Amino acid sequence: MNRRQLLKTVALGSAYMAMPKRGFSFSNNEDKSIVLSTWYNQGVAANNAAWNILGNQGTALDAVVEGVMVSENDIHNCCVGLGANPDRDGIVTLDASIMNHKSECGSVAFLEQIANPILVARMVMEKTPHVMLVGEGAQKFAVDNGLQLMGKKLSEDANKTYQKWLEKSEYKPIINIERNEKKHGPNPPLFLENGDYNHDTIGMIAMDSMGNLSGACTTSGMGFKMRGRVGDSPIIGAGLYVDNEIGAATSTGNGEEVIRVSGSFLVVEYMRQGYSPYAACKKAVERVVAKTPRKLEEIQVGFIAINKEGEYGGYALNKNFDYAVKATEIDNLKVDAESLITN
Ligand code: SD4
Repeated sequence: MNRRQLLKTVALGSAYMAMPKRGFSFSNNEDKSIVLSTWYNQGVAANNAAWNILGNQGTALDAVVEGVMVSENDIHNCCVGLGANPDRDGIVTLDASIMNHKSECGSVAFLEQIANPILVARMVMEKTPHVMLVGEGAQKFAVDNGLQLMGKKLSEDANKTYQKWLEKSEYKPIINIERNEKKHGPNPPLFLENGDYNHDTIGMIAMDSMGNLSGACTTSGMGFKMRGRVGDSPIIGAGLYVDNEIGAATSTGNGEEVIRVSGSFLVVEYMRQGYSPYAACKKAVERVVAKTPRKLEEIQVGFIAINKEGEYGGYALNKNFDYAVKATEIDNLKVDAESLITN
Protein backbone atom coordinates (compact mmCIF):
# COMPACT_ATOMS: atom_id res chain seq x y z
CA MET A 1 0.00 0.00 0.00
CA ASN A 2 1.54 3.35 -0.96
CA ARG A 3 1.33 6.57 1.07
CA ARG A 4 -1.66 7.96 -0.78
CA GLN A 5 -3.54 4.70 -0.35
CA LEU A 6 -2.66 4.56 3.32
CA LEU A 7 -3.94 8.08 3.88
CA LYS A 8 -7.18 7.23 2.14
CA THR A 9 -7.52 4.13 4.27
CA VAL A 10 -6.89 6.08 7.47
CA ALA A 11 -9.35 8.72 6.36
CA LEU A 12 -11.99 6.04 6.07
CA GLY A 13 -11.78 5.31 9.74
CA SER A 14 -10.31 2.89 12.20
CA ALA A 15 -12.89 0.18 11.49
CA TYR A 16 -11.17 -0.44 8.19
CA MET A 17 -7.77 -0.51 9.82
CA ALA A 18 -8.97 -3.07 12.35
CA MET A 19 -10.24 -5.33 9.60
CA PRO A 20 -7.85 -4.73 6.73
CA LYS A 21 -8.81 -7.87 4.84
CA ARG A 22 -12.54 -7.45 5.15
CA GLY A 23 -13.43 -4.33 3.33
CA PHE A 24 -10.63 -1.85 3.40
CA SER A 25 -10.44 0.85 0.84
CA PHE A 26 -7.65 0.96 -1.62
CA SER A 27 -7.55 3.89 -3.95
CA ASN A 28 -5.41 3.81 -6.97
CA ASN A 29 -6.12 7.06 -8.72
CA GLU A 30 -4.37 6.00 -11.91
CA ASP A 31 -6.24 2.73 -12.20
CA LYS A 32 -9.19 1.61 -10.13
CA SER A 33 -9.46 -1.77 -11.82
CA ILE A 34 -10.48 -4.57 -9.50
CA VAL A 35 -12.07 -7.99 -9.77
CA LEU A 36 -13.61 -10.21 -7.09
CA SER A 37 -14.78 -13.81 -7.38
CA THR A 38 -16.69 -16.02 -5.00
CA TRP A 39 -14.70 -19.00 -3.67
CA TYR A 40 -10.95 -18.64 -3.68
CA ASN A 41 -10.19 -22.11 -5.04
CA GLN A 42 -11.79 -21.35 -8.39
CA GLY A 43 -11.58 -17.57 -8.17
CA VAL A 44 -7.83 -17.27 -8.72
CA ALA A 45 -7.79 -18.71 -12.25
CA ALA A 46 -10.98 -16.83 -13.10
CA ASN A 47 -9.61 -13.54 -11.76
CA ASN A 48 -6.39 -14.03 -13.73
CA ALA A 49 -8.36 -14.44 -16.96
CA ALA A 50 -10.40 -11.34 -16.14
CA TRP A 51 -7.23 -9.45 -15.33
CA ASN A 52 -5.79 -10.15 -18.79
CA ILE A 53 -8.54 -7.85 -19.99
CA LEU A 54 -8.79 -5.36 -17.11
CA GLY A 55 -5.01 -4.93 -16.98
CA ASN A 56 -5.01 -4.00 -20.67
CA GLN A 57 -7.65 -1.30 -20.32
CA GLY A 58 -10.41 -3.66 -21.46
CA THR A 59 -13.98 -3.41 -20.23
CA ALA A 60 -15.33 -4.92 -17.03
CA LEU A 61 -18.00 -6.62 -19.14
CA ASP A 62 -15.47 -8.50 -21.29
CA ALA A 63 -13.43 -9.26 -18.17
CA VAL A 64 -16.23 -10.94 -16.23
CA VAL A 65 -17.25 -13.02 -19.24
CA GLU A 66 -13.70 -14.28 -19.84
CA GLY A 67 -13.26 -14.78 -16.11
CA VAL A 68 -16.27 -16.94 -15.36
CA MET A 69 -15.77 -18.98 -18.55
CA VAL A 70 -12.66 -20.44 -16.92
CA SER A 71 -14.90 -22.08 -14.33
CA GLU A 72 -17.52 -23.05 -16.92
CA ASN A 73 -14.81 -24.79 -18.98
CA ASP A 74 -13.26 -26.61 -16.03
CA ILE A 75 -14.47 -30.18 -16.37
CA HIS A 76 -13.42 -30.81 -12.76
CA ASN A 77 -15.66 -28.10 -11.33
CA CYS A 78 -18.50 -29.68 -9.36
CA CYS A 79 -20.80 -26.76 -9.62
CA VAL A 80 -20.28 -24.68 -12.75
CA GLY A 81 -20.50 -25.71 -16.42
CA LEU A 82 -21.25 -29.04 -18.07
CA GLY A 83 -18.78 -31.02 -15.94
CA ALA A 84 -20.84 -30.25 -12.85
CA ASN A 85 -23.23 -32.25 -10.72
CA PRO A 86 -26.58 -33.03 -12.36
CA ASP A 87 -30.10 -32.70 -11.04
CA ARG A 88 -31.77 -35.70 -9.42
CA ASP A 89 -32.70 -37.08 -12.85
CA GLY A 90 -29.04 -37.13 -13.84
CA ILE A 91 -29.15 -34.11 -16.18
CA VAL A 92 -26.93 -31.04 -15.84
CA THR A 93 -28.96 -27.81 -16.06
CA LEU A 94 -27.21 -24.46 -15.98
CA ASP A 95 -28.15 -20.93 -14.86
CA ALA A 96 -26.24 -17.70 -15.60
CA SER A 97 -26.67 -13.94 -15.58
CA ILE A 98 -24.80 -10.82 -16.61
CA MET A 99 -25.24 -7.09 -16.01
CA ASN A 100 -23.25 -4.11 -17.26
CA HIS A 101 -22.65 -0.48 -16.33
CA LYS A 102 -25.63 0.69 -18.39
CA SER A 103 -28.02 -1.50 -16.37
CA GLU A 104 -28.38 -3.76 -19.37
CA CYS A 105 -28.79 -7.35 -18.31
CA GLY A 106 -29.39 -10.84 -19.60
CA SER A 107 -29.82 -14.30 -18.19
CA VAL A 108 -30.52 -17.94 -18.93
CA ALA A 109 -31.94 -20.66 -16.73
CA PHE A 110 -32.57 -24.40 -16.94
CA LEU A 111 -30.22 -24.53 -19.92
CA GLU A 112 -28.91 -27.91 -21.07
CA GLN A 113 -25.93 -29.05 -23.16
CA ILE A 114 -24.39 -25.62 -23.73
CA ALA A 115 -20.82 -25.23 -22.45
CA ASN A 116 -20.87 -21.50 -21.77
CA PRO A 117 -24.21 -20.24 -20.45
CA ILE A 118 -22.63 -16.86 -19.72
CA LEU A 119 -22.18 -16.33 -23.49
CA VAL A 120 -25.87 -17.02 -23.98
CA ALA A 121 -26.79 -14.62 -21.16
CA ARG A 122 -24.67 -11.97 -22.84
CA MET A 123 -26.37 -12.59 -26.18
CA VAL A 124 -29.80 -12.36 -24.54
CA MET A 125 -28.69 -8.96 -23.22
CA GLU A 126 -27.18 -7.73 -26.47
CA LYS A 127 -29.32 -9.32 -29.17
CA THR A 128 -32.86 -9.61 -27.81
CA PRO A 129 -35.48 -7.27 -26.37
CA HIS A 130 -35.70 -9.64 -23.34
CA VAL A 131 -33.79 -10.20 -20.12
CA MET A 132 -34.30 -13.91 -19.49
CA LEU A 133 -34.61 -17.04 -21.60
CA VAL A 134 -35.10 -20.51 -20.14
CA GLY A 135 -34.98 -24.17 -21.06
CA GLU A 136 -35.59 -25.23 -24.64
CA GLY A 137 -36.02 -21.66 -25.86
CA ALA A 138 -32.69 -20.61 -24.37
CA GLN A 139 -31.02 -23.64 -25.90
CA LYS A 140 -32.51 -22.97 -29.34
CA PHE A 141 -31.41 -19.34 -29.12
CA ALA A 142 -27.87 -20.47 -28.26
CA VAL A 143 -27.72 -22.91 -31.18
CA ASP A 144 -29.23 -20.36 -33.58
CA ASN A 145 -26.40 -18.06 -32.53
CA GLY A 146 -23.66 -20.53 -33.31
CA LEU A 147 -23.12 -22.41 -30.03
CA GLN A 148 -22.77 -26.16 -30.12
CA LEU A 149 -24.89 -28.78 -28.36
CA MET A 150 -22.47 -30.78 -26.26
CA GLY A 151 -24.59 -33.82 -25.36
CA LYS A 152 -25.89 -35.07 -22.04
CA LYS A 153 -23.01 -37.29 -20.93
CA LEU A 154 -21.93 -36.55 -17.38
CA SER A 155 -18.27 -35.88 -16.62
CA GLU A 156 -16.45 -38.74 -14.94
CA ASP A 157 -16.41 -36.87 -11.61
CA ALA A 158 -20.09 -35.96 -11.78
CA ASN A 159 -21.10 -39.48 -12.75
CA LYS A 160 -19.22 -40.91 -9.78
CA THR A 161 -20.83 -38.45 -7.40
CA TYR A 162 -24.27 -39.05 -8.92
CA GLN A 163 -23.99 -42.84 -8.63
CA LYS A 164 -23.03 -42.41 -4.99
CA TRP A 165 -25.92 -39.99 -4.45
CA LEU A 166 -28.41 -42.46 -5.99
CA GLU A 167 -27.67 -44.92 -3.18
CA LYS A 168 -29.80 -42.80 -0.86
CA SER A 169 -31.31 -40.19 -3.20
CA GLU A 170 -31.68 -37.65 -0.41
CA TYR A 171 -31.55 -33.95 -1.17
CA LYS A 172 -29.44 -32.80 1.73
CA PRO A 173 -26.80 -30.27 0.73
CA ILE A 174 -24.47 -29.69 3.63
CA ILE A 175 -23.08 -26.21 3.79
CA ASN A 176 -19.54 -25.60 2.64
CA ILE A 177 -18.61 -29.23 2.80
CA GLU A 178 -15.75 -28.68 0.34
CA ARG A 179 -14.03 -26.47 2.82
CA ASN A 180 -14.15 -28.85 5.75
CA GLU A 181 -10.41 -28.85 6.25
CA LYS A 182 -10.47 -31.53 8.91
CA LYS A 183 -12.15 -33.91 6.55
CA HIS A 184 -10.63 -32.96 3.21
CA GLY A 185 -7.30 -31.22 3.93
CA PRO A 186 -6.27 -27.60 3.38
CA ASN A 187 -6.92 -27.44 -0.39
CA PRO A 188 -9.96 -29.59 -1.03
CA PRO A 189 -10.72 -30.40 -4.66
CA LEU A 190 -14.08 -29.26 -5.98
CA PHE A 191 -15.25 -32.83 -6.51
CA LEU A 192 -14.89 -34.95 -3.44
CA GLU A 193 -13.98 -38.61 -3.78
CA ASN A 194 -16.45 -39.85 -1.20
CA GLY A 195 -19.48 -38.52 -3.00
CA ASP A 196 -19.95 -35.49 -0.78
CA TYR A 197 -21.26 -32.56 -2.69
CA ASN A 198 -22.37 -29.06 -2.15
CA HIS A 199 -22.24 -25.78 -4.01
CA ASP A 200 -19.68 -23.50 -5.57
CA THR A 201 -21.20 -21.01 -7.98
CA ILE A 202 -18.88 -18.41 -9.43
CA GLY A 203 -20.09 -14.83 -9.02
CA MET A 204 -17.65 -12.25 -10.36
CA ILE A 205 -17.85 -8.46 -10.12
CA ALA A 206 -15.36 -6.03 -11.62
CA MET A 207 -14.53 -2.39 -12.18
CA ASP A 208 -12.46 -1.37 -15.19
CA SER A 209 -9.97 1.45 -15.71
CA MET A 210 -12.82 3.72 -16.88
CA GLY A 211 -14.48 3.18 -13.50
CA ASN A 212 -17.33 1.14 -15.01
CA LEU A 213 -18.81 -1.86 -13.24
CA SER A 214 -20.08 -5.21 -14.55
CA GLY A 215 -20.88 -8.60 -13.08
CA ALA A 216 -21.47 -12.21 -14.08
CA CYS A 217 -22.76 -15.24 -12.23
CA THR A 218 -22.87 -18.84 -13.50
CA THR A 219 -23.73 -22.17 -11.90
CA SER A 220 -25.19 -25.64 -12.22
CA GLY A 221 -27.21 -24.78 -9.14
CA MET A 222 -27.62 -27.04 -6.15
CA GLY A 223 -26.45 -30.60 -6.89
CA PHE A 224 -29.31 -33.11 -7.18
CA LYS A 225 -31.97 -30.43 -7.16
CA MET A 226 -35.47 -31.20 -8.43
CA ARG A 227 -35.75 -31.19 -12.18
CA GLY A 228 -36.68 -27.68 -13.28
CA ARG A 229 -35.39 -25.99 -10.13
CA VAL A 230 -33.82 -22.58 -10.74
CA GLY A 231 -31.77 -20.75 -8.13
CA ASP A 232 -30.78 -17.16 -7.52
CA SER A 233 -27.87 -17.01 -9.98
CA PRO A 234 -29.86 -16.18 -13.14
CA ILE A 235 -32.25 -13.82 -11.36
CA ILE A 236 -31.21 -10.20 -11.71
CA GLY A 237 -31.35 -8.62 -8.27
CA ALA A 238 -30.98 -11.97 -6.51
CA GLY A 239 -27.72 -13.58 -7.66
CA LEU A 240 -26.31 -10.45 -9.27
CA TYR A 241 -26.90 -6.72 -9.37
CA VAL A 242 -24.96 -3.77 -10.77
CA ASP A 243 -25.74 -0.08 -10.45
CA ASN A 244 -22.92 1.90 -12.00
CA GLU A 245 -23.61 4.91 -9.78
CA ILE A 246 -23.29 2.84 -6.60
CA GLY A 247 -21.66 -0.56 -6.85
CA ALA A 248 -22.05 -4.23 -7.70
CA ALA A 249 -22.86 -7.37 -5.72
CA THR A 250 -23.19 -11.10 -6.27
CA SER A 251 -24.07 -14.09 -4.15
CA THR A 252 -23.48 -17.76 -3.56
CA GLY A 253 -25.13 -20.34 -1.37
CA ASN A 254 -28.70 -21.58 -1.05
CA GLY A 255 -30.39 -19.63 -3.82
CA GLU A 256 -33.85 -19.88 -2.30
CA GLU A 257 -32.67 -17.78 0.64
CA VAL A 258 -31.11 -15.17 -1.65
CA ILE A 259 -34.21 -14.92 -3.84
CA ARG A 260 -36.38 -14.46 -0.75
CA VAL A 261 -34.68 -11.14 0.04
CA SER A 262 -33.59 -10.01 -3.46
CA GLY A 263 -30.12 -10.35 -1.99
CA SER A 264 -27.72 -8.69 -4.44
CA PHE A 265 -30.10 -5.79 -5.08
CA LEU A 266 -30.39 -5.38 -1.32
CA VAL A 267 -26.61 -5.20 -0.93
CA VAL A 268 -26.41 -2.46 -3.58
CA GLU A 269 -29.27 -0.57 -1.94
CA TYR A 270 -27.47 -0.68 1.41
CA MET A 271 -24.39 0.74 -0.31
CA ARG A 272 -26.63 3.47 -1.74
CA GLN A 273 -27.57 4.30 1.84
CA GLY A 274 -23.89 4.77 2.63
CA TYR A 275 -22.87 1.40 4.01
CA SER A 276 -19.46 0.05 3.03
CA PRO A 277 -19.48 -3.09 0.86
CA TYR A 278 -18.62 -5.17 3.92
CA ALA A 279 -21.39 -3.63 6.04
CA ALA A 280 -23.90 -3.86 3.18
CA CYS A 281 -23.18 -7.59 2.75
CA LYS A 282 -23.53 -8.08 6.50
CA LYS A 283 -26.87 -6.31 6.61
CA ALA A 284 -28.15 -8.41 3.69
CA VAL A 285 -27.14 -11.58 5.55
CA GLU A 286 -29.01 -10.28 8.60
CA ARG A 287 -32.07 -9.83 6.38
CA VAL A 288 -31.76 -13.45 5.22
CA VAL A 289 -31.69 -14.50 8.86
CA ALA A 290 -34.75 -12.39 9.66
CA LYS A 291 -36.78 -13.88 6.83
CA THR A 292 -35.74 -17.50 6.40
CA PRO A 293 -38.00 -20.23 7.73
CA ARG A 294 -35.06 -22.64 7.68
CA LYS A 295 -32.54 -23.61 10.33
CA LEU A 296 -29.54 -21.33 10.03
CA GLU A 297 -27.02 -24.11 10.47
CA GLU A 298 -28.46 -25.90 7.43
CA ILE A 299 -28.04 -23.09 4.95
CA GLN A 300 -25.28 -20.88 3.62
CA VAL A 301 -25.42 -17.50 1.94
CA GLY A 302 -22.39 -15.43 1.00
CA PHE A 303 -22.29 -12.00 -0.64
CA ILE A 304 -19.41 -10.03 -2.13
CA ALA A 305 -19.57 -6.38 -3.22
CA ILE A 306 -17.58 -3.46 -4.57
CA ASN A 307 -18.48 0.20 -4.64
CA LYS A 308 -17.55 3.05 -6.98
CA GLU A 309 -14.67 4.09 -4.72
CA GLY A 310 -12.99 0.73 -5.23
CA GLU A 311 -13.80 -0.53 -1.74
CA TYR A 312 -14.71 -4.17 -1.51
CA GLY A 313 -16.09 -6.54 1.08
CA GLY A 314 -17.96 -9.76 1.71
CA TYR A 315 -19.92 -11.50 4.42
CA ALA A 316 -21.53 -14.88 4.94
CA LEU A 317 -24.10 -16.52 7.15
CA ASN A 318 -21.90 -19.47 8.07
CA LYS A 319 -18.14 -19.75 8.19
CA ASN A 320 -15.81 -21.04 5.47
CA PHE A 321 -16.90 -18.69 2.73
CA ASP A 322 -13.92 -17.16 0.97
CA TYR A 323 -13.32 -15.05 -2.09
CA ALA A 324 -10.46 -13.91 -4.31
CA VAL A 325 -9.54 -10.28 -4.97
CA LYS A 326 -7.25 -9.02 -7.71
CA ALA A 327 -6.28 -5.41 -8.38
CA THR A 328 -3.19 -3.51 -9.49
CA GLU A 329 -1.48 -3.96 -6.13
CA ILE A 330 -3.39 -6.99 -4.88
CA ASP A 331 -2.48 -10.32 -6.42
CA ASN A 332 -5.32 -12.66 -5.69
CA LEU A 333 -5.75 -12.02 -2.02
CA LYS A 334 -7.65 -14.80 -0.27
CA VAL A 335 -10.24 -13.23 1.96
CA ASP A 336 -11.89 -15.45 4.55
CA ALA A 337 -15.19 -13.69 4.91
CA GLU A 338 -16.53 -13.00 8.36
CA SER A 339 -19.72 -14.82 9.16
CA LEU A 340 -22.66 -14.27 11.44
CA ILE A 341 -22.37 -17.78 12.84
CA THR A 342 -18.81 -18.47 13.82
CA ASN A 343 -18.79 -22.02 15.12
C1 SD4 B 1 -28.10 -21.80 -6.44
N1 SD4 B 1 -26.75 -20.07 -5.51
O1 SD4 B 1 -28.43 -22.34 -7.48
C2 SD4 B 1 -26.72 -21.25 -6.33
C3 SD4 B 1 -25.80 -22.30 -5.83
C4 SD4 B 1 -24.49 -21.78 -5.35
O2 SD4 B 1 -22.38 -22.00 -4.63
O3 SD4 B 1 -24.28 -20.69 -5.05
N2 SD4 B 1 -23.51 -22.50 -5.19
O4 SD4 B 1 -28.85 -21.74 -5.47
